[in-house]
Amino acid sequence: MEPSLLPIDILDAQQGFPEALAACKDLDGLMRLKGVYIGREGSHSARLMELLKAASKERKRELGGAINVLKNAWEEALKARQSELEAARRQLATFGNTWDPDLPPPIPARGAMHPLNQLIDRLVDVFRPLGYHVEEGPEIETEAHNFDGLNIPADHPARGSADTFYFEKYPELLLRTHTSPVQVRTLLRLAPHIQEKGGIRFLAPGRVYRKDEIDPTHSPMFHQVEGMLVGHDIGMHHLKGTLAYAMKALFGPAAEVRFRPSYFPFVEPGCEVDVRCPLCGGSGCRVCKQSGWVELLGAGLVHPNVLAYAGIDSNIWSGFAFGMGVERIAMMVSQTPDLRLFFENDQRFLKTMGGLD
Ligand code: FA5
Repeated sequence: MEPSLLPIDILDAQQGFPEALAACKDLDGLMRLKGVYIGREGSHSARLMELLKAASKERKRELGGAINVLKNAWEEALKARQSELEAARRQLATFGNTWDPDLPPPIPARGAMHPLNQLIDRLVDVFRPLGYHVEEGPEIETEAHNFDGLNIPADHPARGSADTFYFEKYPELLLRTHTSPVQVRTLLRLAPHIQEKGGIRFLAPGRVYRKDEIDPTHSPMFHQVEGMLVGHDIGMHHLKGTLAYAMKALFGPAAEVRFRPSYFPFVEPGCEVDVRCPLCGGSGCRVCKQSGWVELLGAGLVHPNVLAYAGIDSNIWSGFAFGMGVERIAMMVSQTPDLRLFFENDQRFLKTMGGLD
């Protein structure tokens, strides 16, 4: 006669499961235990099902139900233990072997805004009381916005592939080399409303790209904050007053700033603004290249051709514009001798930059 299933077999199979489960200390062991109790072949549940085959109809119904209850209980218990072991493994990965459940939990490191973004926010705060709002433009630009609309001639060296990143498949597109194309975009958009608004003034912060060699004051990707004001009878005195106010707000009332004549095709006249090197106090160092001064920005009075490109009559309207190098200003404000520190994400450096001021 075939061996038939008896309730005692079920009781037998049940024996030892709670202890075996409690003794299971890792996921591999748990998987083995799962095989022993509820695996497809050779497990306790498979053996019970095999024995059930030989039972009478009534016994099958009765004992089959009992086997199912038992199997479900095993499954539930194994699943619960698996979650516990997985949680313990995650805990170990996060806290290592030294985790002691009796200790108070470690305080996770707090995130903070990157120092360059802090500075950009501060620059916006400096200009907001003067009526400037924030404009944005894309980092992938057209030649029209990056060069044509800014009166940059077709043969200007900045347009060459030695200075500018172009896209192989889309030759009319490039990574903007400065934030000045936002001048063109904003003038085009606001030109129809310039009369009712009585003028235009805005800041445009963002990333720019150039094929510049990396050194303590140059990076192929850096940030600029563009500023522009268009109104009536705007002259160099307005530009100088505005920038002197901004530089003193950033560097303190004792900051020494100088304006140097310079050339940009989209302004006339143009200038560059330097600050007395805060790293050496002006005596000469690697950062200021022994000159005692560090260049922070380019600026000037908006060229009539830039206004004309956007359909603005330069007989009625005039303006000034400037483009500030954010990393340069950050270096000077925080006395950091190398702008690469702003991109390396070394926590030890970033932590010293908490408030930038
Ligand atoms: C310009 O980019 C002009 N668009 C600025 C301007 C705007 C002039 C409006 C007139 C009117 P320039 O190439 O000089 O100018 O760059 C401006 C500032 O960006 C520099 O003064 C410097 O502070 C910073 N800068 C330039 N190249 C780099 C670089 N490779 N890495 C970090 N900062 C840079």
